[in-house]
Amino acid sequence: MSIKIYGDPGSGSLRRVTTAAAIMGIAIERVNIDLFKGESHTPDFLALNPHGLSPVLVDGDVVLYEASAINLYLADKAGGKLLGATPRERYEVLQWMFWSGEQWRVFATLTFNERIVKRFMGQLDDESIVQLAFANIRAAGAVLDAHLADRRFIVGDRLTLADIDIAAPFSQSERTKVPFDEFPNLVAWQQRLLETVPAWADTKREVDARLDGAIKAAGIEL
Ligand SMILES: N[C@@H](CCC(=O)N[C@@H](CS)C(=O)NCC(=O)O)C(=O)O
Repeated sequence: MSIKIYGDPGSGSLRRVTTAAAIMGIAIERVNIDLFKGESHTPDFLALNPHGLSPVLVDGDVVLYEASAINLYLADKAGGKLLGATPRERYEVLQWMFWSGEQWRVFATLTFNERIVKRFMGQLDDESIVQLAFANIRAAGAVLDAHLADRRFIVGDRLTLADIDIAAPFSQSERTKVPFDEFPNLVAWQQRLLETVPAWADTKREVDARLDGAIKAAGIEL
């Protein structure tokens, strides 16, 4: 039975899963849902994730939401090094994944909701919310930038799920204009991922095509 992954191709959260699956060589069956049409809030979808958020994994009787949990599930299934090469690295990878969810990605999501989602709803963004998000991104970005000063990857000497989780906000940064360019080591690390991890570059193209297309079709000027 195939592993189904539900999500919208423009989603940076889905991108974390499709990237990890591609790197690990795990075959997945993509089930496209259109978030612009509210397809994560249908009764069928809410039965999978009552929060109405994608991605969702269905593997037999296993139903999982939260991209990080899905990636941990896939990594356990596939073995390999995306969880770190040693037990100590594994805990560091988990540390950065949890940190990314609570202290990092959440502010990129807030910016996306203000600067992109609201435009689709015909609303103006609230600049005070954007500035609150940017202040948090700047504080966390400074720590990340220092961490990456003498490292090629977030943990150890190769790509792990920590890189994928922390890199996710770059999926929308050209549209949301979050201030990542103030952090040269962060920008260099992101560029390195695009150049050395083909799946990260492939999924960027997919996200960009989907969102830039939707923004253009809606006649939205960013
Ligand atoms: N913490 C969740 C975030 C999921 C999330 O925000 N998904 C967005 C797409 S990137 C979504 O499905 N939004 C639909 C909605 O808000 O209605 C994860 O990491 O999977």
